[in-house]
Amino acid sequence: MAPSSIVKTSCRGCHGVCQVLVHCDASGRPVKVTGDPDSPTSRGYICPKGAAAIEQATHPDRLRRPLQRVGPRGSGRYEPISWDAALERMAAAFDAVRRESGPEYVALCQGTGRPYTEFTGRFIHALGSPNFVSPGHNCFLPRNIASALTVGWLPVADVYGRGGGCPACVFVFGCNSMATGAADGLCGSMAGKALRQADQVIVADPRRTPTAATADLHLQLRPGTECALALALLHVIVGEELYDRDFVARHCQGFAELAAHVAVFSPDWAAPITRVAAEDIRRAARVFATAKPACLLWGNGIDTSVNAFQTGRALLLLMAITGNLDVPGGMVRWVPPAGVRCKSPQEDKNILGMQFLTPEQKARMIGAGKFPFVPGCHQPTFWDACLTGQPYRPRAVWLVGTNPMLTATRGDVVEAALRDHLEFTVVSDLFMTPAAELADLVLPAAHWLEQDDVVYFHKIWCVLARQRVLDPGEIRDDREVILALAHRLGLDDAFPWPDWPSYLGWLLEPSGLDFKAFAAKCILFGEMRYRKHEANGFPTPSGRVELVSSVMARLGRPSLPVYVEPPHSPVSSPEIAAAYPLILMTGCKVLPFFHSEGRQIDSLRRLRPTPQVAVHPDTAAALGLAPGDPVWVVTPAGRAKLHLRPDAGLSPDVVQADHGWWYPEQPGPEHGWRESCVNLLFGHEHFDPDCGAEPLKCSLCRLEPATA
Ligand SMILES: Nc1nc2c(c(=O)[nH]1)N[C@H]1C(S)=C(S)[C@@H](COP(=O)(O)OP(=O)(O)OC[C@H]3O[C@@H](n4cnc5c(=O)[nH]c(N)nc54)[C@H](O)[C@@H]3O)O[C@H]1N2
Ligand SMILES: Nc1nc2c(c(=O)[nH]1)N[C@H]1C(S)=C(S)[C@@H](COP(=O)(O)OP(=O)(O)OC[C@H]3O[C@@H](n4cnc5c(=O)[nH]c(N)nc54)[C@H](O)[C@@H]3O)O[C@H]1N2
Ligand code: SF4
Ligand SMILES: [Mo]
Repeated sequence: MAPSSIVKTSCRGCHGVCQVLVHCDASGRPVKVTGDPDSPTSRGYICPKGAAAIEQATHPDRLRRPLQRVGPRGSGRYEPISWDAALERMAAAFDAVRRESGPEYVALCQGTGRPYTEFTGRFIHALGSPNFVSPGHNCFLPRNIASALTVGWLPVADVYGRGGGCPACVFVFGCNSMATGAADGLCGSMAGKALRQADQVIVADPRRTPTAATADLHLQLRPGTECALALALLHVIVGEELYDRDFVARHCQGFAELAAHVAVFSPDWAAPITRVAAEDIRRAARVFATAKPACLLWGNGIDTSVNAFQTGRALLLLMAITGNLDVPGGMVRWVPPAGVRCKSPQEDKNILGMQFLTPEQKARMIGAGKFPFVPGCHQPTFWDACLTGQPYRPRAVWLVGTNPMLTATRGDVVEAALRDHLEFTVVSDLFMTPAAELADLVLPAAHWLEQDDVVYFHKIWCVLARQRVLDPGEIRDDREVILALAHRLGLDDAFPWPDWPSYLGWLLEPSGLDFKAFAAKCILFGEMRYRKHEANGFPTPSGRVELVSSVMARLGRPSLPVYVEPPHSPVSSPEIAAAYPLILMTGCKVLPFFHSEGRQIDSLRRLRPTPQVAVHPDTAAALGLAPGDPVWVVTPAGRAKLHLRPDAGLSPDVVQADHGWWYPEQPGPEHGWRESCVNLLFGHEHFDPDCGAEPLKCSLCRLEPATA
């Protein structure tokens, strides 16, 4: 049937900002999703996840009604209940725990940042519990918090050229969004366009990614050594006086100390550590410092190590001393549209509702004080506490949009917590996941095709409209559920909006538009301004870029970045490397899947039917392994079965294993989650001392043949 109408909306298949067209047939039923060629955020791009949105939203396995467990945990026996009964049960259970033990015994866990993050954080904090648990320690927040300390805001690569200038040099550092679709609120295809336009592209990545293969310079570093590389780049730029003198003099604090600090970190020092030739480090430093403007596409490759926070700091210093902060084509601070009540976390420290917690309640956060810059409750420490009862054992937990047995480390601990230790568990999800199979209550969550939304999650230079094109039936938007529950629990101060549409109306109020008028416009633009520091300085304690961090110094942490060797590496632990000779990276994102999602979507699964471990062909041959062979990836903590994919672009001693794998087609409650879960390969033993990040991309393993 010929499409009879087209609805413009924005995709939420990942963190991207792609605007899309939903083609509907004569009866208004969506039949196809395509990229929107007129979109300034994505220029017609759509990835397979976006194109599969209808298949996902209308999948027969979608959860459609609230369910309550009637058999023992893990029996898979559930019966439908009404929303009213489900909310009443949750309110009664959370309230009982709050009164009997204290609000901190209730926790809310979510996965990656999603449109509801501000409501989930606000809810649990308004309840009086500091235990808001997320994977933020391993994702984005190390960079975000290092930015807050150093610059006062999060610098983002100006690949969109809103100010008319495009980057002359793009340094891609541990980011692969050009190949995976999107990351951090930036469309990978638009980043790719900026790369093609740039005079110079440098890539720091242990893998020969498609971007690295076409770059002017590929620094193929050993996983986990990126801080050493960054320090050597600073050494060259300072030593050869390639820095921006004017910017440093007027806006930076601590340059002399930085110069003295990096004097010893020469490219010759870094070369044996990083395995990048000293001459290549010099060349990269010279290009990055002299190409104007230059930007840095930094990504999750640097977040997942015990050096994540210091690496973030080192890269911020690189952006600063080369004079690339808030210049067109450099590393900018977006100005969001004035007409929408959205603020960046730096502008509104209370965005997660922290103001609702008393200092005593904050101090009760599980893991409080363990890491000075951990964003919220430290995820691994939280799950451990459920088993050990140290410092206390949480009693009730609500998992909103997370599949932690697959995506948090030590899925075995998570599973034991959900099955044996927590008294009351609720899971909100689109599908019955291995975690949902253990829950007492399962709540069906709305897909983005079923949502009306004002999309400002990444606080970029625009706000996008999302419009409901599918009837959700009994399914509810997570935020409607949070509002209803908050009202039942008397949290009206934190949630003054009667329902979701009134919240959207409140967000849009300054613009003078109601939701319908906003949806018709599809997008509102901020008025981008650059070099805002010239008038206002930087929102740090000193008003300058803190090359030497006063906050770190006050907390007794290194105030200038230092390199720390990964705890499991051929250098730091040769005795472990003797039995586990390969360097292990896990979880480099892949185009068809968003983490553990999409395995039941046929069109996506066909693109990657099985979990893969990428291995250099010589290494595979030496082990007698052929392409496609099942192999165990083995570490001192556990093993996971994946399929061999030869990759001649890897170093012979580096392997990369997919994360997030479970098999929805296998019987519940496990759905085969233990078989290929690379997050069973890590103990809870090594963390970044500043932000609690885990070495997910720089550990050690060996490969063993497996049977199919
Ligand atoms: N080994 C290894 N592990 C990693 C990583 C790695 O690189 N290596 N990366 C880490 C990173 S960066 C992150 S962010 C985390 C991600 O960790 P998670 O966020 O736990 O991962 P997802 O698979 O996206 O899980 C989300 C669940 O939410 C459901 N869902 C999707 N949309 C909605 C919604 O709107 N509402 C609700 N209620 N549910 C929804 C999905 O069906 C899915 O079951 O994983 C981390 N894990
Ligand atoms: N298709 C798809 N898109 C996604 C996601 C998804 O699951 N699927 N997840 C979303 C989420 S939550 C996130 S956080 C982003 C992450 O997206 P990105 O920031 O692009 O992160 P990754 O894909 O995890 O890894 C990026 C690159 O870092 C490299 N790397 C690994 N170790 C190191 C190292 O030690 N040093 C350096 N310099 N590089 C290293 C890897 O080889 C990889 O090419 O993607 C988002 N977008
Ligand atoms: S990259 Fe992300 S936002 Fe863009 S179409 Fe794909 S899933 Fe949707
Ligand atoms: Mo992430």
